[in-house]
Amino acid sequence: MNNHIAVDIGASSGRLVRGILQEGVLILEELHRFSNRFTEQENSCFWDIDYLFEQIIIGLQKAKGKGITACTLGIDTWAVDYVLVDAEGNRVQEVYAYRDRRTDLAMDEVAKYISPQTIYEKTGIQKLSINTLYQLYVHSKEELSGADQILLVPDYLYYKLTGRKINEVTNASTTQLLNLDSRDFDDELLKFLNIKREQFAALTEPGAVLGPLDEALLQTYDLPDCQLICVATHDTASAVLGAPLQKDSAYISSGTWSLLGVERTQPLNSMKAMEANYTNEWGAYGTYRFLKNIMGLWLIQEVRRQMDGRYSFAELAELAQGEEGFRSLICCNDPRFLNPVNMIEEIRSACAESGQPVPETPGQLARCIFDSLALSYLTYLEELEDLIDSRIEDLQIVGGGANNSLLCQLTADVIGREVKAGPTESTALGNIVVQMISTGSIVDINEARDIIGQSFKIKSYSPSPTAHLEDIVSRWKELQSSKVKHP
Ligand code: ADP
Ligand code: LRH
Repeated sequence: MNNHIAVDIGASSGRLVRGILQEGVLILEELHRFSNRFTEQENSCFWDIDYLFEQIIIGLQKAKGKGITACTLGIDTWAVDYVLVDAEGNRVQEVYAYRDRRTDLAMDEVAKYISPQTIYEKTGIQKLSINTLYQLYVHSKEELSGADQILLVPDYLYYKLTGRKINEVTNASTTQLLNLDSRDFDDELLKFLNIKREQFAALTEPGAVLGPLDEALLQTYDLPDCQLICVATHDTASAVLGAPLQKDSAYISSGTWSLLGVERTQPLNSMKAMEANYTNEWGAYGTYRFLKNIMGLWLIQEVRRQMDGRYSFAELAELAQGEEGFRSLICCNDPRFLNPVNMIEEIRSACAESGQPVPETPGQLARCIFDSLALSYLTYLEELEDLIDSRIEDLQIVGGGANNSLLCQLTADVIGREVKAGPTESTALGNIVVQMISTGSIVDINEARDIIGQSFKIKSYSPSPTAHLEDIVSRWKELQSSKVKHP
């Protein structure tokens, strides 16, 4: 079978993409695209999971309309969020979005019972308030103990399509509940949360064949004959699989978040790594992603939303290009930016409080964000090199952010190294190549990355001189150290 469809749903948009392999070249075709964002209801943040499921069905109907009668299908989404399902298989709650403020105090609360050090030694996962561990800690005890199954978002979507319940490993690792030694859910952490092991399904590896679409769906809708394949269901895991990395390169998966890190075959959960708050998320094919979450393009997404979407992302980047560089800077990872009521006002307040010019225009706001992101990449890249004790030769930026030439160039200038940008759809690609490996049309991930490297245009950005860079970097470091150390 030469039709492979990726369902790739990020926090800001989703798409169904068909991949086919033609004479060694991987060709992508977008079948359907839709927007995504959590909604706020009575001070809580929820995803509209039924809408997302409907979009998958619409995308598959479009595929059939284009003459695709048979295909394999894989699903990836953002991580950490979960769906509780009862014994009849019904969803029992609205799906909380990880930016919901209910976990604001949860890390400190949990630390009273289990030390962050113990959790990190067990799991290797960075301390972030969004992690499933903290979300489950604050979840209604009654609802949680009554749940038959705890599925992460892509697990739930697979379940709705096939009737099979799995917990896929790459995403399960982001719960901060998997033990690096036993390679299963950690008994002590489950006990602490009052969760029974049976409430999670069997851990499933990318590549497993899950079977056809549920018969009832086929009766109701005109859909292709799909074989569902378990892919790396965490979007970042798929994005890194779909990045044509060289031996010494680091990556930034640049979308709603910027995930900056390296691929390793061993976790690195030393105390130094814990203090720097780097994570070891599980990857497909025996890999770990040693990385740091950086607030990312969420900052510009929210600024754009506050301006009622009057400007496209490309227009905002163009406006930023015309502005004075490094005029005002913000500490991107400050929790104040995780889910502020009004991102524009939050950025302006942060600049005013630190005695910098207040960005007024859309261009100035965008420039402040891109300059600050580029400087964050420098800080965390240097920290990463120190942790892995190895020089990083170049940086591969994948995801939607690879479209932002200004940010890519600023990054190259600030880090003083080559930046390679693309593919922008690396997540869908990572999803598709796991399907191809599982069905035998590609041998392994090395071959997959070679094919991706040859099939997609990768743009190179060489560092260009920036006036007063040293002064800018020292101003940046001063700003960072004037605050409590950010994650
Ligand atoms: P996610 O998967 O987290 O939803 P994506 O990988 O789809 O995110 O990336 C979306 C981001 O990519 C947008 O928020 C935007 O900042 C950036 N982006 C996409 N297209 C462009 C463009 N043409 N110019 C500048 N930025 C872009
Ligand atoms: C990126 C991402 C990231 C997680 C966050 C929840 O979409 O999956 O890897 O930390 O969203």
